[in-house]
Amino acid sequence: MRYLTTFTAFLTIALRQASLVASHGGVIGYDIASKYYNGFSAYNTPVGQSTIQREWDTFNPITNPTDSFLSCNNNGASLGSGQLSATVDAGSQVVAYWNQWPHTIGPVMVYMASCSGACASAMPSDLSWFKIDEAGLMSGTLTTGQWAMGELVANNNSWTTTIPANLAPGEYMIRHELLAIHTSNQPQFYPECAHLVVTGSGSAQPSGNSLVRFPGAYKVSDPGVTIDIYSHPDVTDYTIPGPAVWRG
Ligand SMILES: *[C@@H]1O[C@H](CO)[C@@H](O)[C@H](O)[C@H]1NC(C)=O
Ligand SMILES: [Cu+2]
Repeated sequence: MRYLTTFTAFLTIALRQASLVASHGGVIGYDIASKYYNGFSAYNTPVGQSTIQREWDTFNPITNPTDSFLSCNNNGASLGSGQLSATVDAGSQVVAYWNQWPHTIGPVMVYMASCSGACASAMPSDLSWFKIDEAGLMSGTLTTGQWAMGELVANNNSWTTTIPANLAPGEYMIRHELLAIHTSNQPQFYPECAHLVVTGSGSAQPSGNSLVRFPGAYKVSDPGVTIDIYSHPDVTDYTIPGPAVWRG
């Protein structure tokens, strides 16, 4: 009887865990230059994993915009000898795929950062990030409108981004970030990073206000971060957080 009770309690916890797992997610793969790359396998040890993505350990969101892991999720570590990178021409597309993505309310943002030739040893929180793509409220109102995240879900849980055509070649990280805002005044950040080697003959490099840190780029008081979409049924604009998109 005691064993049965223990087992039942275990099962309850296991099921609860499973439903939590099912309710969030992250980037599980990329299509880059006609090649598919698996992402990191969350909930598994990094030992033996080999991927272009940085380590991230759970599907859970980061809920504090100044969290120390906001750059490349928890824990954002390099995979050492398992750390790969994808080669991509400036001006070409990167498609990111999410798993079982459930949220349809909030913006999609994509950033890059130069690693000064050394992504494998770079600390994501030390990098200077620039935004290459963003989309927020596409149509309608905050409460009932169509959001970029809804388009992502409708598009096979994927988002396609173009690397700025004139970006100088070199080693970069790319950072896909979903900001789910379906819970009033409680943002959920889902960032994942991957290593790229950008090729081409471009020469543009972002500077000044285009460059931000994570954490650092967002504040709790940003209007697009702490927001109650349900109390603004007639508002048709949303302020995406972070810097303006840099287009080279
Ligand atoms: C949908 O996404 C999966 C990755 O999650 C990919 O393997 C598949 O090719 C995609 N399907 C289409 C039609 O693009
Ligand atoms: Cu979730």
